[in-house]
Amino acid sequence: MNTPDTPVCPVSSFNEWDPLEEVIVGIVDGATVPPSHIALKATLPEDQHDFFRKHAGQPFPAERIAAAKRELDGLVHLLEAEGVKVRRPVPVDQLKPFGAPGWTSTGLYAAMPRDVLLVVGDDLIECPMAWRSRYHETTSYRPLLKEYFRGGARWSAGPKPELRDELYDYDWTEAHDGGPFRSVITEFEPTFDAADFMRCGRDIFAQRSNVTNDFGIEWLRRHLGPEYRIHVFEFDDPHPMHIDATLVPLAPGKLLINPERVTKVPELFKGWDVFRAPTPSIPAEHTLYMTSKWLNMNILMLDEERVVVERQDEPMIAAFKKWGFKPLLCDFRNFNSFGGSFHCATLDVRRRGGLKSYF
Ligand code: DAV
Repeated sequence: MNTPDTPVCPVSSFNEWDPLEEVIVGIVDGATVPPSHIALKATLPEDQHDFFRKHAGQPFPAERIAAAKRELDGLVHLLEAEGVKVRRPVPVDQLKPFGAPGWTSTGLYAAMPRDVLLVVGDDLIECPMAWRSRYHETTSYRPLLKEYFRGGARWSAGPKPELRDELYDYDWTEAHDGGPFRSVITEFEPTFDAADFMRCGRDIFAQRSNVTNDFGIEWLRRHLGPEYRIHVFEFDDPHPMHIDATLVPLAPGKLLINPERVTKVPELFKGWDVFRAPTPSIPAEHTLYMTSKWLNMNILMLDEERVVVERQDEPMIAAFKKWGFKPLLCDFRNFNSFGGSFHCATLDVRRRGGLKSYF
């Protein structure tokens, strides 16, 4: 425990469950459909291709943005009522074109801080993201990054990617059932999204995906150094993008898995309680962009007991109670439409507790 006069770094988080003190909650203001691109297409379930083709480069429907915004405000109130300090990014004009040699794009949103920034201890890392539309996404977080740096945090960034055509496999097609995973990105340069990593003290779990390549994982491994062990797992997921609806450590010795994707629990978790997420209850007609229905797993732990769960997600609420957790309910289905839930929409900047090994 820190005494009042111990200097505290404003950024300090080593895992997914230590008591949460400060968090960034994303915003949906100005959310825009990115221009069509193979890297985006590869992550979209088939039934979303049409919408993305038709609305490329246009704002998402205003009523969807308004509904999601109300739910984000509800999440902020819930977190504050639980004693957590909440910070927000600043809106930017997502329709303003930008680019680099060889390409131009417009933006997406600042809804998912989990994708773009990785906190490991006191290090705040800007990720080299593979989507051109997300190239400048950290802009919305720059005032916070500067403030945290001034307060004593480390501030790093992956090698700025070029995002040239060589990074993408323009011949990419759906992998055949049961075939090996084929990513839409190549090993041209390091890229990764923070959400392809799960922190568990000295052990960090990762997956290769349609946005994270081996080169990116290796960059992070070397950047973090020998204090950390990055374990790369492969799951049964035809559209991998972000590990946080697949493998979610909830507390020491407690692991939540996606029973469809994790057909074999990695050896490392021997002796852990493994909880299988119930089948998602989100109705088939509910619009979801850039995600599968498994957002029921995309929860936020406030400590080893309190877990933020979607208010209508009865199977998940019941399961968490049965497993001995304390669910805190929050409306989030309209936000879910934008491709994430509580874990995606947040970035735990500071949790009490230090670096430990749980294995
Ligand atoms: O279906 O695995 C995970 C969260 C996307 N940001 C999925 C989506």
